[in-house]
Amino acid sequence: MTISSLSRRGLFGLVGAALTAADGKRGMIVRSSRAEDLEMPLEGFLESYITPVERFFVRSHHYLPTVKAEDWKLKVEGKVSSALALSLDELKKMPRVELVSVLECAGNGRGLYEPSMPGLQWTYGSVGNGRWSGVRLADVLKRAGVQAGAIEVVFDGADVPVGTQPEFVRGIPFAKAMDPNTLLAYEMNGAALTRDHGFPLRVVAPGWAGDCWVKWLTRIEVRDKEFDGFFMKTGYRHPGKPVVPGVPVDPAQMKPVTTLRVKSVIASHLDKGEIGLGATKIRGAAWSHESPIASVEVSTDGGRKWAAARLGKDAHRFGWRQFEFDWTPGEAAYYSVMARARNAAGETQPFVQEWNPSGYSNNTVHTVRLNAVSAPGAAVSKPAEPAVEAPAAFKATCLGCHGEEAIAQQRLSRAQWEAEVGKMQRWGARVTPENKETLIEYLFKRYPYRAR
Ligand code: HEC
Ligand SMILES: Nc1nc2c(c(=O)[nH]1)N[C@H]1C(S)=C(S)[C@@H](COP(=O)(O)O)O[C@H]1N2
Ligand SMILES: [Mo]
Repeated sequence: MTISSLSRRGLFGLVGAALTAADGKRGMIVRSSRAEDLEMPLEGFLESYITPVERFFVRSHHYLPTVKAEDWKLKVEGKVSSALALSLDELKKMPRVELVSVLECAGNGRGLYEPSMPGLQWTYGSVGNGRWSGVRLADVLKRAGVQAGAIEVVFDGADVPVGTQPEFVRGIPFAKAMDPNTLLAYEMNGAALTRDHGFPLRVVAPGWAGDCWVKWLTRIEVRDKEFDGFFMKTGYRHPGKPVVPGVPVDPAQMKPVTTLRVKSVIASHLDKGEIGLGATKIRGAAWSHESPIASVEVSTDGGRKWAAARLGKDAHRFGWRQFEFDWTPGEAAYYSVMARARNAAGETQPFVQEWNPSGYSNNTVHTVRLNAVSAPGAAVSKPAEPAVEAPAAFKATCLGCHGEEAIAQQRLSRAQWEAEVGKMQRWGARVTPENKETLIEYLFKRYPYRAR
């Protein structure tokens, strides 16, 4: 079944309410409405090479800040010979650089891991391909004069935490900061950054995961010691190797997420869909990190035979490549269609999921199972939601800071729900001792673990 026929039936509503046109975003999957976390639906991979702003995913740990350009300054501090406070006009007078790059959240594909873990249950679309314009971070750092011993550059934005949640501050190694492709961008796709995407200035770190692309940038600190804030020390860490699924890893053994991985997504057909026996096109997009995509191969028989897909003409070192593969199923059968990308460095995607505790960097080969029949069109039934009444305390305790979408997408065991309620208490939720068990019991019954 093709994506266009699916959207007509409104099946994307399964994963989130549709956003209205007034939000400026079009048909996004709402992972959270407040703080704003929006996923691009699959058709976004196919509609255009550059992802339009209204289709570009949004990931915000805190509520969106409103920044007025005239009151805004970028501070450059720390191990520099002269601290700077630059206005937007001053930045715009510096040499302008433009590049195309994929921006992908490290958590893209988290919702596909088994066993599941708490966090936004992104499937494929917390990624986009943008055209970014601004100044080189290296030029700004040179203007401030970097002192000897600099090892890291840390970024802070104008957004402020919700409740007692830790503040979102991320850093990158000094060498990546000095890379001529690392930018401070004031434009996206040829227009000023929108509020969602970090107006007036954001970091652009091509090939690196989205968490270091700090938005609403207000302060840059050059450091000679590693920054140890929550989002460096605890959040966005990966064991750096596959670990036993479901088993916790000592945080001291984990390293910050850095570069993206080579990856491809089939966007033309939906898993477990139905198609006819005639000609169809398998289409999607593939991307990598600092080494560009070299090839995409497609298999329609579960990985026995592979053939090269045609790559789209648009190609940029850090951008994605769209791909297309002609296929005629011919015979009625249940087909496993797969795509596998390779980059210029020879790296490719694993066939078997490599689990990690926070569900980052999922680049498992994408398999789409398709039932080819002579007369497609059978209705797809929605899985029934468990009918459980919310306790009176739920709304007052859990829906003050964010909406129910943040909760409803989770697939957690009872122990995971208990831990999640504990985390919310630490972040400011007022859970009374009398209500705690009732809430955990409700959350587990209403939003239990379910296989994808
Ligand atoms: C004081 C504000 C506050 C209250 C009240 C609150 N939360 Fe949260 N919640 C947060 C913040 C902050 C986040 C993380 C936002 C981010 O980083 O994207 C979050 C995220 C979540 C998530 C997404 C997964 C994750 O861990 O990031 C779930 C699930 C969740 N909350 C459940 C609950 C439940 C259940 C309750 C009621 C017991 C609750 N929240 C009450 C602040 C709150
Ligand atoms: N200040 C600030 N910058 C931020 C974030 C944030 O919460 N606050 N989220 C980061 C994460 S995790 C990602 S994936 C990207 C998402 O960028 P986008 O919303 O423009 O797609 O922004 C990054 N920059
Ligand atoms: Mo992210």
